Amino acid sequence: MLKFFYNAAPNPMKIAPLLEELGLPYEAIPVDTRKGEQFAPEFLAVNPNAKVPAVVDGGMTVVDSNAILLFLADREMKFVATGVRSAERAQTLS
Ligand SMILES: N[C@@H](CCC(=O)N[C@@H](CS)C(=O)NCC(=O)O)C(=O)O
Repeated sequence: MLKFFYNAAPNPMKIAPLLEELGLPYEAIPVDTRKGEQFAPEFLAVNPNAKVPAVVDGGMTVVDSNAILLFLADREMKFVATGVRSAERAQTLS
């Protein structure tokens, strides 16, 4: 199952609605950055940048909120234009 590492800050909170809208099953794993949990070895193994959000999907790890949004939309081919050179794709990226 997809793992979603988050806290309640705006960048991680961009990911949660998309996961819900896509209807993907996921495990939400809190990382309390106020307590320094982003520097725990277990989390640094996921994201050496020590930032949330991060997702682990099978053997793939994606970090950075916008990268994750695109990764998930591309994965499901929803909410994003799939023609990489299309005007619609450019609009989505903008
Ligand atoms: N560009 C990144 C920024 C990620 C980021 O700054 N995350 C913050 C929470 S919103 C964080 O993990 N801060 C912990 C730290 O800097 O130690 C993104 O969009 O995901």
